[in-house]
Amino acid sequence: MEIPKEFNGEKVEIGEEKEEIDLSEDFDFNDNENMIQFKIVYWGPGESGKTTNFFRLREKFELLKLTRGYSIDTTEGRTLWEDSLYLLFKFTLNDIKYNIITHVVTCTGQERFLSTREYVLDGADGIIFVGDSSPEKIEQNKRSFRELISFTKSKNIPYLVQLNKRDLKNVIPVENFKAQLGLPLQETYPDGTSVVYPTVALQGENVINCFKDLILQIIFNYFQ
Ligand SMILES: Nc1nc2c(ncn2[C@@H]2O[C@H](COP(=O)(O)OP(=O)(O)OP(=O)(O)O)[C@@H](O)[C@H]2O)c(=O)[nH]1
Ligand SMILES: [Mg+2]
Repeated sequence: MEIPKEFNGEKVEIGEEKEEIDLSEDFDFNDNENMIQFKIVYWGPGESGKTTNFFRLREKFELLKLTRGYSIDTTEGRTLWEDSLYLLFKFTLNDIKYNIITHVVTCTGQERFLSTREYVLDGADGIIFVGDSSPEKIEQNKRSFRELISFTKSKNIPYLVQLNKRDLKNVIPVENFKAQLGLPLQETYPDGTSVVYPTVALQGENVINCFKDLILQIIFNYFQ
């Protein structure tokens, strides 16, 4: 089964089964049937850009917010506990409409708050790992990625990997980053998702694309 790379509310065909997914950006509050709730967690080392991803999502899906969301940080702008937001989508599969409530959270990258991260990860249906492109951050990237794998390995939760801050003057080459994290060196997985999504969260580059690819993966898991 092949997952389409992009969708913007248009109908797309999924692999050989020719199912149609139409993930439209509206929500039916009167339709209480076929309600699904997903939780997506942004994970990664300190200051890699998780909260910045979160802000870009909140802007893009301005009209789809169920709640205003909150972002709790320390005076230095570091996430203390988590950022949290609920987004609403509607999508159709085989003529059945589903209302999807997506809970988006980011955890803190600060090493001293390890125990809160495990809590934030609880019940996750999908994860986006946000890596930092600064070459000097490679050890933090590796440590955080290993931690993520150790939390999720028995649960089989899908995750996508972002390599953020591609706008910096000095960035680690994507291939090198993949090798260091033990990721496959090819560009995409057989399902069509990228092994690494290069992003500039500050400008919102590739942020939504990565988020949507993960939502699709979660939907497929759900219906399999
Ligand atoms: N140059 C550049 N800076 C970025 C980018 N994304 C985020 N930043 C900056 O990196 C710093 C940390 O960003 P946050 O989004 O707060 O990082 P975080 O991962 O939430 O950090 P913690 O919550 O402390 O773990 C901020 O100063 C951001 O403006 C990017 O794509 N490029
Ligand atoms: Mg943060």
